[in-house]
Amino acid sequence: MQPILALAFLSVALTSVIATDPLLGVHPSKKHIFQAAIASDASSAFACFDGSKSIPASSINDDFCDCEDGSDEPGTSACNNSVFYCVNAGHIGAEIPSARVNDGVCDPSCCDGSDEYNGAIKCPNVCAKVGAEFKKAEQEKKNVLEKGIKVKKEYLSFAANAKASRTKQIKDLESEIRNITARIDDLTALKSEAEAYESHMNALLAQQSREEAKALLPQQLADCNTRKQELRSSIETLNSRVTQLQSILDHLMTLKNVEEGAAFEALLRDKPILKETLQRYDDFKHGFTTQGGQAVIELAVEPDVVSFESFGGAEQDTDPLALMDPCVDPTASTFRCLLKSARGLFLGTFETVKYPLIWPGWGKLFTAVKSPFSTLSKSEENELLRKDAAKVRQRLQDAEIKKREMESKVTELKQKEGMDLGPDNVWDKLVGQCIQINSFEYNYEICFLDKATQKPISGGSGTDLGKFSRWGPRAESKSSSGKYSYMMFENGAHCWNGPHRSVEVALECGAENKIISVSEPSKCEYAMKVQTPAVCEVPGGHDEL
Ligand code: MAN
Repeated sequence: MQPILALAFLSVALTSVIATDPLLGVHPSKKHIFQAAIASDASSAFACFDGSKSIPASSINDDFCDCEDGSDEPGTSACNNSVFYCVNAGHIGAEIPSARVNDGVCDPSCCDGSDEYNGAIKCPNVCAKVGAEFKKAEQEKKNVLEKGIKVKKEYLSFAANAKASRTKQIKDLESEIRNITARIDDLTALKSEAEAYESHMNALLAQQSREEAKALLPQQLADCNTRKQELRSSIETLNSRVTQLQSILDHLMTLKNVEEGAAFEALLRDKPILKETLQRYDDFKHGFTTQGGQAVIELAVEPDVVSFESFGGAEQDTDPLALMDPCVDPTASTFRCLLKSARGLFLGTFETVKYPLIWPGWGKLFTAVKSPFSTLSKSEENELLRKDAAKVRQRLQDAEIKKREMESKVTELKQKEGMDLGPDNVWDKLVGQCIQINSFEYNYEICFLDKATQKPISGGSGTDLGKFSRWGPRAESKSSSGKYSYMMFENGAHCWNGPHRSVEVALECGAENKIISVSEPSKCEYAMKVQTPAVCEVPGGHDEL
C-alpha cells in the first residue's frame, strides 16, 4: 500500500471509527434500545423512534440521517433534529442539539468535550472543576433553602397561633363591647338622674354658702362694734380739742368786742392776719349748729350691739345645713363626716351623735372601712353614681372611649382576618414589615402587604409607589410560577404624563427578607426582585429537605 493511500485510509478509518460508535450521544435511558439493535444482525434491527421505518444497526451513527425524527444519529450532526448526550463524567450529563456536534465550538454544556471529537478542535475535559463548582453552588442553595424553610416554619406557626388568637380576641372583644354598651346605657340613664341630683345639690350648696356667710355675721358685727367704739373715742378726743380751741378764740372775740374796743381795732389794723383769723372763726361759728352757745359735733352711730337675729335667720323653712350633713351626703368625704361629728359632739350641737345608735355616719364609716377589702356591687356603685354626676360623666366618657378603642381593634383584626395572607397565612407575621434598597439616586422601601415608597437619597419627601393591591404579576400571562410569587403595589402617586405609580415585586426563596434589585422597566412602573423565606418550597413539596 502506498504511504499516501495508507494515510488516507487511516484518517477515514479514524473518523468513521469514532463517528460510527453506535452508542455515541445516546441518552443512558435509551442505551438498551441501541444495544439490542447492535446485537441483532437483522436489516430492521433499529426502529426509528417515530416508528416511520426500521434500519440495520450499521446505519446508526453512520453520519447519514435515516430517521425523520433524527433518532438514528444521536452522535453526529447528520440530522438537524437529533439530540446529543454528553456523559460529563464527574459532573452531570447534558443534552445538546446534535447540530452542535463537531461544529468547532466547545459547548459549555458538555464539560467533558465529547461534542467535539473529529480532531478539528481539542476541547479539554473540565468536568472536575465544573462539577466541583456546581456542587458548591448547589450546597449553598441547599443551605439557603434550609434556612429559609426554617424561618418559613416559624412564619407558619406564628400564623396558626395568630389566627387562633385573632378569632379569640374578636370573640372576647365583641362580648366586651356588648357589656360596655349595656353599661353605657346604664350610665346614660344614671347621668340624667345624677345631673338632676347635681342641680338640686347645687341649689342647696348655694343656700349653704349663704348659711355659712350668715354664721360669720356675729363675729363680723362684733368686729364692727369694736371699730365703732374706737371711732367714738377718737371723735370724743377731737371734740374736746375743738372745744378748747373754741374757748380760746371766743376769749379773743370777747376782747375785741367788749374790753379794748378801740385799741383792739388799732391792733387789728396793724395785724391784718389777726383780723382775717377772727373773721374766719366768725364764719366758721355761723356754719355750726349752736346749742347752749357751744358748737357740738354729733356722732351718728348705730346701737352698740347689732344682733344676728336681726339679719332674718329664721326665714328658712328647711334647714340646708341638715340636708348637707356630710354623714348623709354621699358625695362628701368620710373625713368631713367624722370631723363634723367630732365638732358636733364637742359643741353639743350635733344631736344625733349624742345618740350613737341613730348616727347617720355609721353607713359612711362602714363603707370606708370595708372598701379597701371589697369592691362595690353594681347596685351599690350605681347608688353612689346616682348622686355623683361628675363621676358618671367621667365613667360614661371613659366607657365610650374604651368602646371606640375596642371597636377599632375589632375592625383591625377583622381586616387582617379578611386579608389573603398567602398559603396557610404564611405572610401573617410579615404584614407591614419593611425592607429597603438604595438604587441610583433613590431609596426604595416596601412594607409587605402594605405600601411601597421611593425617597431621594439626597433628602426630601418620599413618593408613594402604591399600596398592596393583590397577589400575582403585573401581566397575568407571567403567572406560571403561581400568583403568590408576585406581590403587586398599585395606585401610587400619579406620574406626570403617565400612569399611577405601581410596583411588581417578584418573590423568590431566600434565607431572609431582602430586596435584590429594583428597576423601572417602563415609566413609573417599577419591578423588584425580593428574597423571602415565605416562598421557600422544598422540591417535591415535602416538609423536610
Ligand atoms: C420621579 C421618580 C421616577 C419617575 C419620574 C417620572 O422622578 O418617581 O422614578 O420616573 O418621577 O416623572
